[in-house]
Amino acid sequence: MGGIGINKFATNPVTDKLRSGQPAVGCWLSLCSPAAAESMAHIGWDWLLVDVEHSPVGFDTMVNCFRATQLGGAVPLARVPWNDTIWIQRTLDAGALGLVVPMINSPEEAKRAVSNMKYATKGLRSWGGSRVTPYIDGDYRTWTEDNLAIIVMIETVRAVEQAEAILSVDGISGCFIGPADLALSMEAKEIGPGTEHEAAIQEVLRAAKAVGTAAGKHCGSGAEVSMRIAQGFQFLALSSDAALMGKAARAEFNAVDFTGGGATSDTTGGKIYG
Ligand code: 3PY
Ligand code: MG
Repeated sequence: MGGIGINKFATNPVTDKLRSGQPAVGCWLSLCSPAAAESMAHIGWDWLLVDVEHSPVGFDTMVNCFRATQLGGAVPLARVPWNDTIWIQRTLDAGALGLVVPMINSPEEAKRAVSNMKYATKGLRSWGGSRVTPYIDGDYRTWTEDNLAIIVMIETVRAVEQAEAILSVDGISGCFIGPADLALSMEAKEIGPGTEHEAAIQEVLRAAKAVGTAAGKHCGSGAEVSMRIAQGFQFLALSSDAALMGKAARAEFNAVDFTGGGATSDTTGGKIYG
């Protein structure tokens, strides 16, 4: 018997896209709000990611963000705070279908990330099932072997230097460049075209292509996502729910003319809620 929300994953649509060379575009959830996740999920993102590294989200709220994401038709992912066995196990058990693991600086650390996400005999993850088990078409344990998205973050000079070795590690679905931490690590005064920062980004793309894995990056705009897709990047995050809300709110607030001498007609026809 089917029903609303009974939507089984035969495979992971994100991992499928990365393997077949297609872009998988998503957004960061930093607002710690299942209501925001629900509103975002219907837009058409491939995935939405709860940022457990840099937001104050609690575990119960994270699970509700996963639920809202799934109900809206996107794949629920999370970024864990660190490459830590316990964080990774709990977040996967809570229902993430893939994880972004920050600050991976060597092939050894990448192997550890893969191991943290795999059951014995391939890894360290302990068996206790997962909240997402009923939504998996087949056996969750075997499903995880090929389907969990395992994305390692390249966000230091050391990681860029070792990108090819890191991305050759068996089991990795792709990498994700953190441009902010990369800039800190490089002590970059400038980012953008023609800078050393951009050269490092292109080096990671080159390394990923050389070993046949997907490259990704956190982007600031739809225009940047489009540019990175054209360059060959695949796992792309467009900003965050918090930043997008702030941007839209700021634009409308700045459009208000407080002098009383502003617009005399309204293009929305008075529609408030879109
Ligand atoms: C960074 O830019 O360092 C990030 O972690 C973005 O997600
Ligand atoms: Mg970072």
